[in-house]
Amino acid sequence: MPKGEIVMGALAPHPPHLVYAENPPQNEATSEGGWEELRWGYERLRETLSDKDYDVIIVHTPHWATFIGTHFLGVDKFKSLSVDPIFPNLFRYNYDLKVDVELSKAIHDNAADSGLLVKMMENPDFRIDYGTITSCHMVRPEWDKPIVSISSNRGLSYYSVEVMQEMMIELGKVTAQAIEASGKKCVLLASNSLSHRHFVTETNPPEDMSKEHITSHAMHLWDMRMIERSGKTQQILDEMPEFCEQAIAEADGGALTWMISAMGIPDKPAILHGYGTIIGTGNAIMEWPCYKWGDE
Ligand code: 2X7
Ligand code: FE2
Repeated sequence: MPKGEIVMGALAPHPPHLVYAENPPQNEATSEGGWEELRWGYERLRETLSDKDYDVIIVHTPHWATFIGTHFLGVDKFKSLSVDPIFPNLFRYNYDLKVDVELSKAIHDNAADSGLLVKMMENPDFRIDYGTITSCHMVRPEWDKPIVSISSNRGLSYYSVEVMQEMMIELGKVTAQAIEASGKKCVLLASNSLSHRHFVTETNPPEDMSKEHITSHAMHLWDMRMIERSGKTQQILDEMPEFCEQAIAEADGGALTWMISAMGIPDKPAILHGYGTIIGTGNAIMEWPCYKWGDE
């Protein structure tokens, strides 16, 4: 069997506003659009992916918070309604998705062998979080590829940023090893915003783009710094503690650290498909092409 590989890793932010603005048939809320720079960015990412051959999308999400260990979806199919608890006015999404349980279990088993605390989520009535759904919808709205969704064990909140990083670096390595052994071609998604300080009130309508901007200059500078580091991902890892603290970054859930590790800490710049703010948070859509753990 040929070795499996990572065909792309992407920073794929998940504000529910993006799905709301797209007006897909699955979402009950309807909009007049909005956040176009980011939606055009996702369009460009989809265009790049359209000529790539891949079997499965693996997403790490901060909105499935499992304080006791990292959990993996472990049921073939999930179908239900996902409602964003903060923005139920924007996101009430009827999902119907398939899971690559074999790969999910392989990553889980590798992680367990390496000493990480892990669990397969085998409740068929489990409600999928909006982070997983939004990132996967924006990357592949056809939902014709199975996914693997990995929870955030919130290691930063439970222990410290250093422990979070140590665990997510290990999880990235074992993910890459499981992919290689599986023979499958995979797309990795780190489902998170960059700076994450958002406004506490919503505009009317929410898609009024004349009111949309970053919450502060400091947040903007942090976002730009992280984007500029895309070819120096070791530096992103090194600066993660300050980034999480000072920019209230959503990378605090571990998704970006996990993906950078799984891709072997890339040292070539990513392709930036789009940057934009959503209710004041900073969001970048970025693509790291085809690196493998252990490559020079
Ligand atoms: O989950 C989110 C987010 N990350 C950023 C902005 C607004 C809403 O939800
Ligand atoms: Fe979020």
